[in-house]
Amino acid sequence: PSPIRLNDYQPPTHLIDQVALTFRLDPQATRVLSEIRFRPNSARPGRHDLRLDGENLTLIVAAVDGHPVTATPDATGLTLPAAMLPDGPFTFTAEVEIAPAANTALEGLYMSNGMYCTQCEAEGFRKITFYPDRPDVMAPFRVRIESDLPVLLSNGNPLGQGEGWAEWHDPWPKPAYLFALVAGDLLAHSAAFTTASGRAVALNIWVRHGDEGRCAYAMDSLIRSMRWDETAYGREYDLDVFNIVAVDDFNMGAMENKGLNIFNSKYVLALPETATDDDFGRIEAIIAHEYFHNWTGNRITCRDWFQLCLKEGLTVFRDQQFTGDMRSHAVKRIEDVLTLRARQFREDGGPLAHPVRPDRYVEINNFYTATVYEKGAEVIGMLKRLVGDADYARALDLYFTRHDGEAATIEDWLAVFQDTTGRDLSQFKRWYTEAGTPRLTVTEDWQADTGLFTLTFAQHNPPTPGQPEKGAKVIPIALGLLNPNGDEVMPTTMLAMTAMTQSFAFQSTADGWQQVVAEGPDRVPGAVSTRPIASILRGFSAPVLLERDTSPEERAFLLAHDTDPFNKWEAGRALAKDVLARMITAGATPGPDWLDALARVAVDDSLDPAFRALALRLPGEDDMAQTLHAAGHVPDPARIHAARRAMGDAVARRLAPHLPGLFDALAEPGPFTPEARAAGRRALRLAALGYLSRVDGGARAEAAFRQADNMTEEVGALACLLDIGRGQAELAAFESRWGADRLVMDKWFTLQLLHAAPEATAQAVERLTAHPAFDMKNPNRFRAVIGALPGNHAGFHHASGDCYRLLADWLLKLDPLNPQTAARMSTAFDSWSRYDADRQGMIRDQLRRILAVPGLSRDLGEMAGRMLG
Ligand code: BAL
Ligand code: ZN
Repeated sequence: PSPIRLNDYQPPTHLIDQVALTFRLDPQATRVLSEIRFRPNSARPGRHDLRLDGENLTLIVAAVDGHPVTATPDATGLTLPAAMLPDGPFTFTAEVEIAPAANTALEGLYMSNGMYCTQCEAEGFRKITFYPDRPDVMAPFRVRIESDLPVLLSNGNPLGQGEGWAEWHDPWPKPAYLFALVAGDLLAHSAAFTTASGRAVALNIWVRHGDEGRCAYAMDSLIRSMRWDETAYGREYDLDVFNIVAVDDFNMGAMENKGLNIFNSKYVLALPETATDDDFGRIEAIIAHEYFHNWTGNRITCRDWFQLCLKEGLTVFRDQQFTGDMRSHAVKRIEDVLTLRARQFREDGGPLAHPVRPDRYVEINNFYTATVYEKGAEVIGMLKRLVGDADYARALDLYFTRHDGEAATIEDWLAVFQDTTGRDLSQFKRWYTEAGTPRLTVTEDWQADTGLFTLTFAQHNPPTPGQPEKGAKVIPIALGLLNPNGDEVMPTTMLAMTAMTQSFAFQSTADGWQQVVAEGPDRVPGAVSTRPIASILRGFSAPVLLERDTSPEERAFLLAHDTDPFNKWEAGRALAKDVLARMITAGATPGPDWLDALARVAVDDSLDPAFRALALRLPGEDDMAQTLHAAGHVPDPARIHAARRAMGDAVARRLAPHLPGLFDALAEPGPFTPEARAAGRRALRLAALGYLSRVDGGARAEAAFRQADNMTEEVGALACLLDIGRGQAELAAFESRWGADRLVMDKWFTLQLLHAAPEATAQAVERLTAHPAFDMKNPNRFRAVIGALPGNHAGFHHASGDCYRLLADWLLKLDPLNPQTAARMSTAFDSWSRYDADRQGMIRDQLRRILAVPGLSRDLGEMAGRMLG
C-alpha cells in the first residue's frame, strides 16, 4: 500500500455538530445506530463528496435527512456523493452490525473475559460505525447502551440509567479516537475529588470481581495526579465523573478516552504480594500519563496523526516531571535515559529511524514509538531548558488558552514559544523533522598563561532512511566546572550550541568561573587558576551521543565529586562500559581502580540507595552491542555475554566483604510500603543479593525467596537464583502459588526466558509456548514470552539462528489475529545491521520469509519492509 503523507493533508470537507449513538450489545451481532449532524466545512469551499471511514461493518440501513442512501460501502468505507447531500447542515443516520466476540485484533469494540470494551486510537472507531475517523473532526457525543450487563459506561457524564440501559453525554467536543464504551459485570473502587475551583468529581476504578482490593494504589496515584496538574500546570478536571476500567486483553498500556480511561490491568492492579516496586512505579506513571492527556491530548488534540508527538511527547514529559516530584528527579532522570538509549537510540540508529514528527506512514499504529514518545519528551525538555522555567510556564498557559477545543499542530506548539519569548525556533524545529541521534564530540583547550579554558563542540547528524543530509541542530549543553580538589567552581550553565562546530570559553574571575567571549574587548583579565574539570551535558540536557576522550582518572574523579547526580552516575557508567568493552574486545580483566570506585559508591551511605542500586547495575548486553557497533566493532553476542558474566563475578568478589552487611542493613522493618524511599532500599538490597549469590552459591537468595512477603523480593530472589543457574524448585513453587494469577504468571514466563542460557533459549521458547497457560490471544502473555525474547541478547542472537526463526514463526501466527501486537514485536529484528554477515543473513531471511506470506497485515508488512530497507 502507498504511504499517507503529511504534505497531502487537507481539512475535512464536513464538520460535525452532534453525534448520537445507540449500542444494542450482543457478542456476535451488536447493532450500532448512529445519528450524526454534519455541516459543510467553510475551510473547504465548494461542494464535496463526504467520505466516511468504515471497516468490517455490515450496513443494515443508512439515510441522509431520512432519505435512504443507495451507495454501497467498499473495503474501507462509504462515499456519499456531493450530489445527494444538501447544501447546508444535514443528518446522516445509519445502522450497522458488528461482531465484538470475533474481534481478536482488539481494535474497535471487542470482548475480554465476557466484558465489552473499546480501543479506538488511532483508527479503531471505523470498526464501530461509518464516520470521518480523523482527529480534526471533533464533536460532542451522546451514547445509549442497551445490555443486560450491570455496568454500562461511556464518555462524559451519566444522563440516566434503567433496567438494561444507560445513557451518557460528553459535552466536550472530541475526535472519534477518544470514544469509549465498556459493559460488564464489574465492581468499582471509588473515591471523591474536589477540584481547585470546587467541582465535585466521582472517581471510580472498575474491575472484575475479586480484583476490587487491588486498586488502592492506582486510586491514590490518580488523586495525586489530579492535584499535581492543578498546581504544576493550572489544569483542572472538567467532568463530574472520572472512570477507569481495567481490562486483561489490551494492546497498549492504557488509553486516555475522555472521562473513561481504559487500562491494561497490569497498570492498575497491585498489592504488595502481587506487584513489584517497578510495577507500582509504572502504575503511578501511567495513571498520571493518561490523566494528564485530559488537557494535552483531549482538550487540545492533534490535527492529524503526523502530529502524534504533540500530545504524546508533551504528556510523557509531564508524567516524567510528576514522577520526579513524587519520587526523585535524579533517579527518574537516570532511568529515563537508560530507557531512551535502550529503545530510542536503538531505533534512531537503525532502519526504523523516523523523525519525532514523521512525514509519511502506511499504518499509523506502527508509529507509537520510542521516538514519538520518548524523544518527543526530550525535545520538550530541551525547549524548556533553552527558554527557562518561567517562559516555559508562560508558553504553556498560552498554548492552553489559544488552542483549547482545537486540533493543533507542531507549528502551533512552536508558535506559542515564539510568541512568548520572541525567539526564532525555525532551527530548533529540526528536532521534530529530522531523524537520527546527533553525535557530539568535544575537545578541550587549556591556556595556563591566560587561564582560558575552551571547550569546542562539533555535531554530526548521521544519515537516516530518506534523510541523507541534515543541518545543524540547536543543542542545549548544561555545563558545570569543578576544581581539582572536587569543589564546584561554576554551577550549571546552559550553553546553546547552534552551529556545526562551536567553541565556548571560560575563565576564572573574582566571582568564580564564568563564560567569556574568547576573542574581543569584553574579555576579563584572567586570574591565576588551575585547569578545571568539565562536567558536560549535565542532566543529559540533550538526546545526543556525547563522545569525549576522557581518561579513566577524570571519570573516576567525576564519579566521586560531580554535584550533578546524573553526570555522577554517567561517569561510573562510562567507566564500566570502557572496562567491559576492553574485556570483550581485548580479553582484559577489570582493574582494581574501577572495582574500588564501584565499591566506594556501594557503601556510601550518604548516597540515595536507589542511586547506588543504579550505579551497581552493569551495562546491558544489547547496550554493549549498540556501543561497540557505534565504535566500529562487529559485536559478538556470545563474547559480550561471557565478558559481562565475568565482570559480574569480579564485582561480586570485590564487594563480597560488604555484601552481607549491606543486605541485612537494608531490610525494611514493618509492613511493605510502595513509596520511593522503601523501594530504593529494596532495589539496593536486591542488587547486593545478586552479587552475593555469585559468591555464596545462592544460599541467601533461597532464604530470601522463602521469607519474602512481597513480590519485589520474591521475584527478585528468584531472579538471583536463575542468574546462577539454580532456582528450579523455586520456579515450581512460584507456579503452584501463583498459577491462577495472570499478571503474576506473566513474570514467571518472562523470568525463565530472560535467564535461559544462550544455547537453551530456543528450547525455553518452545517449552513456554507449549505451556497450557500460554495464550497468544492475550497480548500481555504474548509479550511476556515472545516480547521478552530479545531481552536475552545472547540467546536471541545465538549463532544457530533458532530464535530468529522462532520469532518469525510466532509473528506469523499472531499476525492474522492481532497485527498491531505482531508488528510491535517484530522490532526485535531492527538491529540486524550491527551483527556479522551470518546473523545479518539469517535475520534478513526471516524478514523476507515474513514479507512473502500472502495476506500479511499492513502493520507487519510495513515493518518488515522498512527493516529490510
Ligand atoms: N494514546 C495511547 C496511549 C497513550 O499514550 O496514552
Ligand atoms: Zn499517551
